[in-house]
Amino acid sequence: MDRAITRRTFIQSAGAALPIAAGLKAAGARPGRHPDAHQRRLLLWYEKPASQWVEALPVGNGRLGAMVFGGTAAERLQLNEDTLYAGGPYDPNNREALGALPEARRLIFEGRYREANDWIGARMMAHPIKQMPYEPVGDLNLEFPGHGEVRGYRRELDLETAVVRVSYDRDGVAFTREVFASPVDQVIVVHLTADCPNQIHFVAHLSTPQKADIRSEGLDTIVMRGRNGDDAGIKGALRFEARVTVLAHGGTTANGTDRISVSHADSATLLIAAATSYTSYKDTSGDPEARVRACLREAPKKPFEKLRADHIREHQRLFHRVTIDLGITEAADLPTDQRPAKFREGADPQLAALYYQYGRYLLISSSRAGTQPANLQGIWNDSMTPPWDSKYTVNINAEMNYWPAETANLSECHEPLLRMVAELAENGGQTAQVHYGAHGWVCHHNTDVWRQTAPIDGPLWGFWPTGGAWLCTHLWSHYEFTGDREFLARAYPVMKGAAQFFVDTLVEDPEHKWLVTCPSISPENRHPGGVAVCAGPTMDMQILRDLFFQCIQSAQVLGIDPEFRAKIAEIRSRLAPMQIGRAGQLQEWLDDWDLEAPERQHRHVSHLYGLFPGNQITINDTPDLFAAAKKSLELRADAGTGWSLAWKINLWARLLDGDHAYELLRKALTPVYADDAGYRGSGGVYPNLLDAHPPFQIDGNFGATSGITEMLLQSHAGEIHLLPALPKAWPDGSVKGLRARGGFEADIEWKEGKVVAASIHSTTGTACRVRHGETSIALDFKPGETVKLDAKIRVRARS
Ligand code: FUC
Repeated sequence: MDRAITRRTFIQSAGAALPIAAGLKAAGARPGRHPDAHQRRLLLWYEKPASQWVEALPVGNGRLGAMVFGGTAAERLQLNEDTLYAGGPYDPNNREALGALPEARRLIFEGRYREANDWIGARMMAHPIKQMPYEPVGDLNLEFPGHGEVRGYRRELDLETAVVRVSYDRDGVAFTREVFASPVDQVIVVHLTADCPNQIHFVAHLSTPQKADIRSEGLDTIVMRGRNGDDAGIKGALRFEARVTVLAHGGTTANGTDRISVSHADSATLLIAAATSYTSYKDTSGDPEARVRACLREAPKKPFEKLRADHIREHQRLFHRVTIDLGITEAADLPTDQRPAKFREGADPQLAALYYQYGRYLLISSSRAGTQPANLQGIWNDSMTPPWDSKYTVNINAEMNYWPAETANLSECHEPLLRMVAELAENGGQTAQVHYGAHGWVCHHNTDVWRQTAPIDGPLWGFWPTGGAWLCTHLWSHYEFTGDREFLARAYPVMKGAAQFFVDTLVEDPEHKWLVTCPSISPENRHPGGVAVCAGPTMDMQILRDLFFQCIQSAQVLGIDPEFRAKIAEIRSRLAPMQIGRAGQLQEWLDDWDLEAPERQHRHVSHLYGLFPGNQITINDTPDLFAAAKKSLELRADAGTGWSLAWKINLWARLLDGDHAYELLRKALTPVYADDAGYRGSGGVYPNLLDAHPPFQIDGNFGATSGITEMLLQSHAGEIHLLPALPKAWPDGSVKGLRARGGFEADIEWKEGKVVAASIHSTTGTACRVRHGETSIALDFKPGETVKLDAKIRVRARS
């Protein structure tokens, strides 16, 4: 009860009373003009409309997404629905692959890597050799005649309400537009108002790059009915529908064949629904029309204020669980596109907090229980041929999307990924059988909405059998954070299936007699043989050590499967160990090849999986490997694509080096500069703070949110570590609501780099150890109990 009151009190004060004075001191900034109250809210805001997609602002309810451009004479809402991919259910498994497997292994073990690469490329890849792209629905276009010239323009996204707002003044009339994607009513809502009556005039119409028919129905509806595209010989099997209901208050409404126009209204609300016939990865028999009609049955009956209030309540249920204050300066007054440059100068600590919360906002907006998982672009994509098809790359990117899910207190948002793993296990069973003659299931480096699992693209990228195993670690992680035994009972067969595949396919390496994956790759990195295919890359061994350990633990918790436990424990002990190479680095491969690899600063840092997201390398348990991992990261250097920078924030945090982690965050927040050819630069952020690979890829946003969490709280090494990697740049601050393994929630307040107060809440009633610097304390808990700690990490109060 106490806790609920505390939380509510905090929510009310969030945005109104951040301790700004501490922040001014923190950043070494001159105490100057205090930021306006509105600037202290979590806002992205701009003084002009978006002219390019990477300037537009994203809203989403997990399933429906829109990029809002905020134009005055012409508004564009670029629309997405998360199941609208090209193609339909298909079987890409290659019946030739199994017969070719022994020869591939022989060539690899004889060191004939290039021949192995070519052999695999010709005989063992999926047909087709690519998967299906994610596609846009189209655009809702609003034309406002005469609104070219306006004054006082402002466009903003408020992360706390998940509402985009556009406002300006034209001829003395103040116009306001609000847009949000409601997870409650399953519609995107556009609300248009003016501060005088009869001022709302506009024309609404839909457009799309899809094969679709667009027409008006009556005086208040526009309907788009379409089919998805074919791709790589796979026929489009989806039908989709988007339906816009225009509700004008006052004035008159008229229709054209494909448009609705409204004149002299006092205000207007547009409700946008969209759906496809996708029912599951193997069933496309849904009725999109029935789906959109269902969404539009109740929503038009609700007053706009109720639609908005319900949306905000549901958003805040998740969003307000974590608050973070890293200090604030007057730089927070600036339009958002000017702030990354200030951050680089060290003058805008609040931008890190904003970026942190933006990652949480994006996860809430692109991944909610029952939706598709967030793909390479979350749910926001305007292209029929997006980069890497905007699908799921599971050799880093899809996992990175979900790194903050548990730690940043959005456990429910993890559900779509966890459900996808179970679905992959079904198709992956086919791939295991057809490609390897193995039990269990396998997923290579990519998947799409059809949950395909066979190796694609080519051996350099795709011949990696460990994607499914990595994804399984998310199942265990969800259990570790929540203690949800029922979930674990459902997840265990999926984890076991992933392990069974490796029980059947691990082979003994002739030199050391270790058990290794073969063929495999250390994701996308060529070794001195000029290709990537190899046996037993370090990352595979680390992931399998985790998978086997987690299966054993799960079976123990569930009290089942003793023989299987014993079997995989034995196999686990025979996996190739982590090795330290001649530069003192953690070897990426079985052989000490790191210094001779063609791309020594490759963006993937796969062998550091054991440091993060894994926990096999820690300062206390494996100090030599800890030093070697650090050496590897130094050899890789700091530069990288957006997601690579984000991974390195997490890695430096796990190396307990807050200043280096912060340096990577600085790189991740570099503004991507524009010239006539568009936005350029490697790694960084676009004006809308979406991450630049480049091009836009959302993993870097989520990876940075995870990285900031890892700087403030870690719980992977058997204790809850407060401020394990706090950079000098954030001497004073506070964070509330971070989650730790074992079912804990932590609030921390610090000054001059030291905890001044902390509170640990346990949902499960598990004991734990809490550490800050050299001090640590063992605590026990009753379920639901909160322990408050003082600056010396002593118990101050229990409630
Ligand atoms: C992996 C990475 C690329 C890109 C792609 C989506 O293949 O190596 O950099 O992020 O996924």
